[in-house]
Amino acid sequence: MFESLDIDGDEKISVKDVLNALRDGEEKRIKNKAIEIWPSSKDIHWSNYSEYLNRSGEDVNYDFERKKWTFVDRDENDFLSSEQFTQFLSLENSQNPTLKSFWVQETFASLDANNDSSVSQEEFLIPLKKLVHKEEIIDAENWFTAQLDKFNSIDADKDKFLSFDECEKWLMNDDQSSAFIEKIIEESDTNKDTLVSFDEFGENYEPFLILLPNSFFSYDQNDDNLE
Ligand SMILES: [Ca+2]
Ligand SMILES: [Ca+2]
Ligand SMILES: [Ca+2]
Ligand SMILES: [Ca+2]
Repeated sequence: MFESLDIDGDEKISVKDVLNALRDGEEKRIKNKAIEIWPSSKDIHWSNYSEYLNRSGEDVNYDFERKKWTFVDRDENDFLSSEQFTQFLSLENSQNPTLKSFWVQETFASLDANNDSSVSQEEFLIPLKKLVHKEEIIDAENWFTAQLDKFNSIDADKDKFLSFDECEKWLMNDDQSSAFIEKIIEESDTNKDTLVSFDEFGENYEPFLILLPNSFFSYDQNDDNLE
């Protein structure tokens, strides 16, 4: 795990390392997923994708998937080119403001299970619980505590609910992720050089567990040794 975060290999984890590790992990994940779903170089039709969803038994929100598909499918023939399909699978990382703000709105709607225009802690944890189930998180209890800390940090007015504005700030703000990673590093950085050495990491890796597992624990699980 230390090595998968120390992207530049200087045996210290920096903010930049973590940002790069997350980006690389995410790109790799999306690429593999696109190939897994649709190995062909031909355009993919909505029916191919929904067949995949049925087959994989993935617990997804079909309405959300369908809306995203229609949104990305500019020429409305229900086919996506491989470029569009990758875009579809990684809408949350899109640099395109229209796609991104669409994603923010739909994500908020899908988190807000009871449609009361705010996200409770319980609602916030629903998709994360599914994720834990799927990804076999090493230390689920600490991971959940960390996710609740994250909820509290998003909840700017501290009313225990996330409004749309609070979620939008969280989902749109890229700077926040550097600030967020700085905080994680700070917690393990005993000698305060803004870097986390192998020893520091060994003593306190827990703050790093907050990073979402699907980008973090990327495909090669075997060398993810916590010690
Ligand atoms: Ca490094
Ligand atoms: Ca709600
Ligand atoms: Ca709030
Ligand atoms: Ca240090």
